[in-house]
Amino acid sequence: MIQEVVWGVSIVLMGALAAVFAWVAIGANVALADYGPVIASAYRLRTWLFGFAVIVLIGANYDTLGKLPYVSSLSAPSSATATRPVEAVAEQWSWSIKPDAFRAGETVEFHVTSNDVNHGFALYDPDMRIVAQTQAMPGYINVLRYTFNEPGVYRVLCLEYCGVAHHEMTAEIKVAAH
Ligand SMILES: [Cu+2]
Repeated sequence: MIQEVVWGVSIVLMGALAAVFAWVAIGANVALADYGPVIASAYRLRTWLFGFAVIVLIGANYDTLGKLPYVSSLSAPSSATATRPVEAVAEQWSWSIKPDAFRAGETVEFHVTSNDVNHGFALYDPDMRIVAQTQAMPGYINVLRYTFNEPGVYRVLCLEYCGVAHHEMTAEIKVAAH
């Protein structure tokens, strides 16, 4: 199968890369003072820059991770709202979504699974902004609730690379006005 070939090639390349890193690391066993004052201070500056980059990275993650669509999918609907179950099954390389037509204001509960490999179930609003997502995994049913507030054509795209025709994995969900 093509996955096994890709896996084999990846392992060989990762091994080669690790060997190069190990070779460089072993050869780099030189005291900082041996480089002379200019290069030694450049190395010290590099250490500070690395620390600075780590702090920026942690700050950026802290600021942005909460804005992922995962969070909105966790909010449970109010008890007054009825949820409509929807079966969403992924398969290389298409979606089966039943039913796939709703009315604006309706809250649906996607039951997401896969018949073969892992896929990513991502729901996009009519402006192609991602509004909810979960994994589609064989042997598991992931539940994703979403309220279609705006009418229009929503789309489901696969967000997990799943093989050569991964880009073909799109589906449409039509949401009619009230
Ligand atoms: Cu895919």
